[in-house]
Amino acid sequence: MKRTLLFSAVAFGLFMPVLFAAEPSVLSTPPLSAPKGSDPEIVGEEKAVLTPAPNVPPPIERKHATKVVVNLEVRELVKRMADGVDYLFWTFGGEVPGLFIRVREGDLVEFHLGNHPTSKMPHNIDLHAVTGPGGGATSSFTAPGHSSQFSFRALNPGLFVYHCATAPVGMHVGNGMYGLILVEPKDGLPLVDKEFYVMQSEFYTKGKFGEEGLQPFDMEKAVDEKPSYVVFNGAVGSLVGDNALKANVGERVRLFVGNAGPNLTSSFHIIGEIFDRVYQEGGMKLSQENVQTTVVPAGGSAIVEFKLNVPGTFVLVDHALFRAFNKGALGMLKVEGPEDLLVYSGKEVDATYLGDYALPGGTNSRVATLQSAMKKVIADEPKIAAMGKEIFIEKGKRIYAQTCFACHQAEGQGLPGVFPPLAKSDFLMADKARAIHGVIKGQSGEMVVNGVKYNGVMPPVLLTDEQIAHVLTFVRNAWGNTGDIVTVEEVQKIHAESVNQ
Ligand code: HEC
Ligand SMILES: [Cu+2]
Repeated sequence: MKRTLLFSAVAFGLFMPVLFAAEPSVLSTPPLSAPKGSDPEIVGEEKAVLTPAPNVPPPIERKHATKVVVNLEVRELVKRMADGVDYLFWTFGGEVPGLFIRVREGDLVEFHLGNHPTSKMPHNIDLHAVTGPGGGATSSFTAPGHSSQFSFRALNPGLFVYHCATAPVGMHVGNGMYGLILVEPKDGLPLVDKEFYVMQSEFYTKGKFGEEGLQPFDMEKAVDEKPSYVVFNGAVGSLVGDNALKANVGERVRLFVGNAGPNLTSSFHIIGEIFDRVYQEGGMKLSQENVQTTVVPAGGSAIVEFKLNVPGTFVLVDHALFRAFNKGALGMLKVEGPEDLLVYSGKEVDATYLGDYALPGGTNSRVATLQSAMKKVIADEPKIAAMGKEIFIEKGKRIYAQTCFACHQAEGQGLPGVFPPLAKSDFLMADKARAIHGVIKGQSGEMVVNGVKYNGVMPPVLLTDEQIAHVLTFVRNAWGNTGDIVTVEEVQKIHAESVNQ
């Protein structure tokens, strides 16, 4: 008010003739934009609390707008994508997805983007919450070892994606540069008991899903939209086993769900839950109730809320199911508390349905532990063989659960008359080379397993030589079978020979 008066007074003195000619209402019109830092609506200043997924900063209790200072640092880091698989991620805040930012509608956000001196690339940030050119990208282009600053007014409430927008943009997003910023409406969101941050994205690696080592980015696969990985929160298993989301019966849960893409649209679903309320596309209007699967577009979001009525493990998936069970888009919400048999009675997670994901901690952590144990042994003395075999068995177990169990069954018992058993199979154990050949090329024609005739067709299995070595070592050492290790070299040799046949 004061400012308006002052403005009018100054204007009056300078442009008296004009003002006299103008309509009286012009006199009381405030200036279009206040000089920076003197906006009467902005009271005080605070530093934003930023959290790594799946955590969300606490709800904002403030009843007024303020200046919020956000410090976000870009780092290029090698991190785990899956067991045995590493990737050079480009990150916001050292995390994929990037740190969660939470501000209030009307806040003035002063954004500081740093690019760590060890970075190889320049980066910037486009926040979909920004009204302005490039969503901030044009003002935040930052070379390694530099930092940029820009400010924006959070005009529209909603759940927004932010991402790097440096060319080639798809590659920067494909390497992990995205996150979520929530602009809370002035009156806040309804209170819930737990809030979580879940963000889906794809990765395009030279190697197939699970192929070990440091995997480079594959531009061709990215252009063809053929990801090797589709994951929640930046890696396979980041919401599985010990990392599962946790809540209790009776609680209301809100998920802030983002999808970075860069290409795919997500069909977000939780097995065994119904979303009581959905804020579609991350807008602030409660748009749907009682939803099974909600679409989350690339570069978009959704907010889902539900009450937990019964205990158990609820599985988060992209319901485009091969992404869930073969590319990693699978997470878990573990709910503890008393049963309510009137709502649901029955056993919990089905182990076969989830394969290896259902194990407490997953075999994932087991493989990682064994690998580090092996490195230690190598350092001390070359007692490697036994441990190498154990690692093959653990990895093979995972492949079995993904590839073979559908036919040969969870315990290798087969199906009478249709699929021969692998458990205590004389046929399997009699000839290692034949078994390798059978998995590479598939098998058909009559065969006798434990005295019973089978005459079916096993299609060739699309696995790498390494994976075949792992799975055969596993089946030859599971369910009463005892055999030696099947080495990668043995598989490679037979593979090479079979190509010439
Ligand atoms: C689509 C179903 C199917 C899948 C998947 C499958 N198999 Fe088979 N498998 C068969 C059938 C059918 C036979 C018998 C073929 C015949 O009768 O000639 C067979 C036979 C075998 C045999 C020889 C017979 C025995 O019981 O010892 C082995 C070993 C074997 N499979 C291993 C595997 C492994 C390892 C995998 C996973 C990498 C796998 N199979 C995946 C259907 C399948
Ligand atoms: Cu970038």
